[in-house]
Amino acid sequence: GTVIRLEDYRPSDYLIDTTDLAFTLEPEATTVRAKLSVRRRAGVAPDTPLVLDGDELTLAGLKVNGETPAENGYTASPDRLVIGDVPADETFTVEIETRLNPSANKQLMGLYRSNGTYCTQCEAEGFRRITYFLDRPDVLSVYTVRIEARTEDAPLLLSNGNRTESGRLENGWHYAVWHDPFPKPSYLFALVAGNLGVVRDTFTTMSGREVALEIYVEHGKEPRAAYAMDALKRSMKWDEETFGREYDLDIFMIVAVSDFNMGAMENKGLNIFNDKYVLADERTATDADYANIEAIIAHEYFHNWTGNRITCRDWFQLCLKEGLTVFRDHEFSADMRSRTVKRIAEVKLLKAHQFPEDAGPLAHPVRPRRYSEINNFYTATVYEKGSEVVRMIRTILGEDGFRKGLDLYFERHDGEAATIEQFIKAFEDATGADLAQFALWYDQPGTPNLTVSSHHDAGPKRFTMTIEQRLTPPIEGAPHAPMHIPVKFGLVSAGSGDMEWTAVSGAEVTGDVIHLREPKHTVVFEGINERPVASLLRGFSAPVTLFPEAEDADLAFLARNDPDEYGRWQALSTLVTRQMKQAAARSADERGEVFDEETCAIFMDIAADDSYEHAYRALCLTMPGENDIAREIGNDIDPDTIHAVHRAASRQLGRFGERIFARLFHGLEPAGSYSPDAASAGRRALRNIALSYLCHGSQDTALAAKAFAQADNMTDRAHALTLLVHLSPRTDETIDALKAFQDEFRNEPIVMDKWFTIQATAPGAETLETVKALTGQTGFSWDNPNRVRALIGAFSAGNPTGFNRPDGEGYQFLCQAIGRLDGANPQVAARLMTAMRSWKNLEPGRREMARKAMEGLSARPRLSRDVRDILDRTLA
Ligand code: B3K
Ligand code: ZN
Repeated sequence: GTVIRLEDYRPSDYLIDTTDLAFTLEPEATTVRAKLSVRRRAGVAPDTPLVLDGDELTLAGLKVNGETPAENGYTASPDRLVIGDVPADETFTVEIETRLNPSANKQLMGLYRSNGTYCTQCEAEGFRRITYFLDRPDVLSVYTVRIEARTEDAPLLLSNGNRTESGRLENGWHYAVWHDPFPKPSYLFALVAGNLGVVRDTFTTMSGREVALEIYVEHGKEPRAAYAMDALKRSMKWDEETFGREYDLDIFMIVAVSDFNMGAMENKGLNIFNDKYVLADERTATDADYANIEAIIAHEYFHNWTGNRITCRDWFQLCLKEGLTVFRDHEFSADMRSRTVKRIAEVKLLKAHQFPEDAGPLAHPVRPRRYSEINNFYTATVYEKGSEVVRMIRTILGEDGFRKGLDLYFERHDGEAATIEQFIKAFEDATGADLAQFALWYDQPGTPNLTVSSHHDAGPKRFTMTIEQRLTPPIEGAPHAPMHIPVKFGLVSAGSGDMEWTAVSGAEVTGDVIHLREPKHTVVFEGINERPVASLLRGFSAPVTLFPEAEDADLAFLARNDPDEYGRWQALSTLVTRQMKQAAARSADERGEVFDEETCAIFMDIAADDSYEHAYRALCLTMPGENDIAREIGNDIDPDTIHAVHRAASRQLGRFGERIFARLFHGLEPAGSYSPDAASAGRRALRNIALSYLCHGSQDTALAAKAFAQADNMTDRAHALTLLVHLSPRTDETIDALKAFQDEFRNEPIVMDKWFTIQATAPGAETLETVKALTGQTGFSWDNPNRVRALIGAFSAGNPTGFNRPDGEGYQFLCQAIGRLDGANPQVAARLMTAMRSWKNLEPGRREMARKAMEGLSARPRLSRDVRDILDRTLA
């Protein structure tokens, strides 16, 4: 296939100042008339052809300056319209008519139908499936959109901006006209038409303008949009208070649809959401669902400034909007909830998804330099590592410097399509900082490793820390120069708290940050009376690994004594992961006691310490997952061994802490009615983890069965059902519970997704048969991305023992599923393929099986560009 390269970027020859679209909506034969006012860029030769992008389009009509061009004046193919015979004038109009079949569009890109609702998805290159266009983010145009439809089918007609007109037409049809005054790239275009219910509210902006807020959902589901509306209003207020960003149109709309390739989309003034990130009530949504809704509503809303008002020059700059917007939504959630708890959750996700990506065959820089299919670059690296890079800029510049830089960025680039260089320059110009070396974070793939050694000299009262940074390029030939790495730290004393030093040399230290810039620093602290324990990377100040890690004794000390709450969690988590990893290296009969006495005691002291927040205790008590242990072990992975260790560890802690867990479980019974707030969610989380340990410790799920029966909310219910299915899959109690759940929710697909996922993630080789059987279950559909992810995605990415069956049948199943899906929805198929990204770390037998399965898929003719790209890189 063709590879697109960053260095080949050049501005388009033509611009499109205004875009007038007219849609006549019919389920199988929609007509789109586009009238574009085209302008030749200064300096471009007048006879330069106008080349417009298309994708599976058929041209039904064409006029240039109102005239039908001569047959040899243009060429049209499904993926391109070339107008060779262009007028000599600098500006001219092009009118294009295309016909679409929205009902047949199973890719869910461009204009499609979801449950009878017409909707669009244009990022990254979906607009070219609607009409021929300069479908690239640096072509900004002012859109006016007229929509006509049968009133009965689609009483609701929405597009971006403000509604300027609407009315009745003949034969039961009606129309609406929308105008968006803000120039925007085509990927932010949206249209929705259908018959939906609405929840309305208003928001008054900081300058006193009233904005109408509307959330559209299926009729009858309106009460389930209340939390999303609340999250939206809080997001709008927060962005004003935190970053001075005010909303700019008279109306802001969100539409929930049930067939959607990703989470949501930030179309100007008309966000379109996967309904699972809008709809929630206590009966159907877990606390995690609520937290996701809050974060995603915020994320899409924040894009209005970081993405829409300032967009990306080209798709290589994707992290310009995504990394920054993820950082903003992280900060929002931290302010709405508990900052430390939020940060821990972020770090866990980063390590679980981004670190393996950055260490494997799909590694790429935060700003990639080449791609063959851009949709494959909406990755954890672009999003999550992209956010970490922005966080480091704040750590380096401080709150004030960061805000000044961001203000300058908004002031300079509002209304433009910008680059990472311009973003960095705004921070440099606002603060005088030199970020040239720092900018390498955008261009160098891989996770840097820090090697630390230290010693204390009592005589001269000196503490010396030697820190080396090393970046092993995950892909051949990738750059790996030393980077500017901000390391937040403290020197923790045996007495209490952080020590002060009288002088420091060997690296720049500002406040509690060591700035690493060289391959090796010898940092010398003077005036240190006793040997401290260094607490490094507090708040995970840089996305790096530390190796070798501190000694067990020092980690245990930090887990108890680090004045930094995040630091305590990090030390405990490192200690626990290491002991699990060590247990995996022992023979099966020497694996019963995974943790030493002291580690068990730390766990229990945290469990019993009521001065901690519930949510923090729940996180500390949550063991690293099987995939986390696998990642730490690194190679020759045997998932069955890791699973055995994990089970043994849960059992050991469950027994060791039985009294405390029983006290927590019974003491934290729900008090009063359900509330999704962070404190209540934390309470449920701690109670549920106590329940897990009680079941593991006693090897008995009776308590879980009782909890399932008594649960009055989905958080407790889903947790109890998971314990039943994962610990005692074949008991009557479990079978009854699964049946009860199904009976209650069979008509609520996003709730049934939990039912699919819980079964798909039950450990053990037999689960593959269950998953195969579930694909035939009514309620499962290969056409719906949520269903596919809930069953196939959860099985392949969240069931290490089932998916990695030694006989390779798990890999065969996944590759067949991908082959089947690819014809209809390549984006979803390609995403599923990423479950194979760490296959080279498996033990040789499984590695061979995985390779065979992928080669089988690869041998198919007609694979999509999406799957072909991931497959080729994974196998390379
Ligand atoms: N910008 C969209 C993602 C579009 C993905 C296209 N394959 C959602 C978001 O990041 O907010
Ligand atoms: Zn985004």
